[in-house]
Amino acid sequence: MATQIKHDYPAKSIQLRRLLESPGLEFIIEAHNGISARIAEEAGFKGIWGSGLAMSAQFGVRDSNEASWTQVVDMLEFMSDVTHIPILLDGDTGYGNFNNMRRLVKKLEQREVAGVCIEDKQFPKVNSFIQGERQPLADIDEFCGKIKAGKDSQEDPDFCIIARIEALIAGWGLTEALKRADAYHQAGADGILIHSKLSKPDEILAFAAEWAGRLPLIIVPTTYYSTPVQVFEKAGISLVIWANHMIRAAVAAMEKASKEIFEKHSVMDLEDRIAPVKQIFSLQGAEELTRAQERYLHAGRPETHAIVLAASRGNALHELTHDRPKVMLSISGKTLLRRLLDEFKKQSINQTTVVGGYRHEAIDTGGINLRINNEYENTGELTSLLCAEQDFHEDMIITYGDLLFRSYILNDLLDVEGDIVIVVDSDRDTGPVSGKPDFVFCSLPDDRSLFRQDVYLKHMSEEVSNKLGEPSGRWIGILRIRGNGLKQLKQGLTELKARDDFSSLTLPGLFNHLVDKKIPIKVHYIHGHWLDVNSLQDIERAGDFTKT
Ligand code: SPV
Ligand code: MG
Repeated sequence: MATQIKHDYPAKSIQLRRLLESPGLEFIIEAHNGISARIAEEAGFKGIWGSGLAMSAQFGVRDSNEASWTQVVDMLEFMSDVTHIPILLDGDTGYGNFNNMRRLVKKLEQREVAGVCIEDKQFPKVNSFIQGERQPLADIDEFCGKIKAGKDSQEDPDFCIIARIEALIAGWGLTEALKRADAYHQAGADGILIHSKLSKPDEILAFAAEWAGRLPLIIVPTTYYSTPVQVFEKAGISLVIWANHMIRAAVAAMEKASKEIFEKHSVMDLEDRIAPVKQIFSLQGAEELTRAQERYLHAGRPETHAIVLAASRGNALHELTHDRPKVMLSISGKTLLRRLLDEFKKQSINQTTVVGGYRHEAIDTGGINLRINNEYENTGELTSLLCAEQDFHEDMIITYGDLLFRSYILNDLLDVEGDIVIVVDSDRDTGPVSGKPDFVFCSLPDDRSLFRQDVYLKHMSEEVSNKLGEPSGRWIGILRIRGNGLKQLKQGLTELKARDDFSSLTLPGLFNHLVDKKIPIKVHYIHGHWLDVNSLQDIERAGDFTKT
């Protein structure tokens, strides 16, 4: 999108000036909001007409200055932000006197609007096609003062002020139109828009012939649209404005679509005839945001995948897991699995494999790969892990499915150096109250220093007392693998698979095996802020946890 990427486009004011001054006939088209402005640019137009009629119409109000000028300017900001081509604003009468005009120019320049066209009518104006002949024209001197005030207040020398003459619309004839054009030229206008509501271009062509190129001429062939554009080119017109065709196209399409949906109670027939949602994303610049997220949100981090072990029922949860595995338990209205996926998303982990077993058909497969451990009743975690082997990734986290944790825990884990890193809670008074803790014996206790200590796993056990002394904490059920870690993990699994007791082995068993092989397992200490859900009591605590 224009706001995020710096391109080498000439200033929009210069672009508009070039359109006006180019020897051939140029075309700009109306747009009335951000998306229509982008569509106009993508269609190939070199400029946009910020039509008063179309903008008021998209607001659902009349083209009679019912939308305030600041509302118009706000909309222009959206349009300008998402495009690289110049916008010429249809500034009606300048929304007041010379002073309002000065402020308008200032605000337009701030939004990189390339120019403004003002018409010699009186505020509040009415669209020229609504009884145009009855509309009073502005006093010539007063209008010249407005042009001068605008020109004097612009800071960018290329900002254009176009004077629009309504004399033909109001029935004052060619002489009056020429007289006014001449006065506006003297006042400093950069171009003349000569408007007509006839179905033939006769009066426009007569005007152009008499005008003889003193300033660039702009026309709006809404009513004399059947005239081939070569006629305008021959007459020396500089710029044609297709003034309302985007809003009219949109209205026709929306009316048709809404009517059809209402009548059929279905979108089936319509679906292929309307823009796909992807196209809307594209017009919104979604891709740029995805690239920016990769660049800035987790700068320098490689893509991480996740494996969630979720084969177990959670027997201690009794009836609650009668028809679903533990991961599908809802905590404060959101399942444990969804909560995990949301945490992953926050860290840009978008590839998740869930290994299901018990009641795996109840697992919501939206946004995940589901692998099944059919032997879940007679096997342990390592068997489940192997079920996801095809999804192993060089950078991945592996976690139990019943884990709840504060976002910073995963965020920090992803920043810790080390090929295999486990998260250990060194605080004995926090965390879950039930289940079998995995006590961790480490090379160093947690000294809670702000500087990260290099701490390694020595042993993991369900027993609190051990020849290694006091445990340093509990493993919370999550680890990260990267670098050499994947090779070491795979090799360890292969070795353990050869053992008779493989089917009963757990992740702590794998860690101990790797430690025995002198493979370093780094410890990342935390202090609380996590839970796993093993019992009814945990569910209650989990509810509180998610609310705080
Ligand atoms: C507009 O597009 O709002 C115009 C052109 O002012 S016209 O509707 O022809 O007056
Ligand atoms: Mg208008």
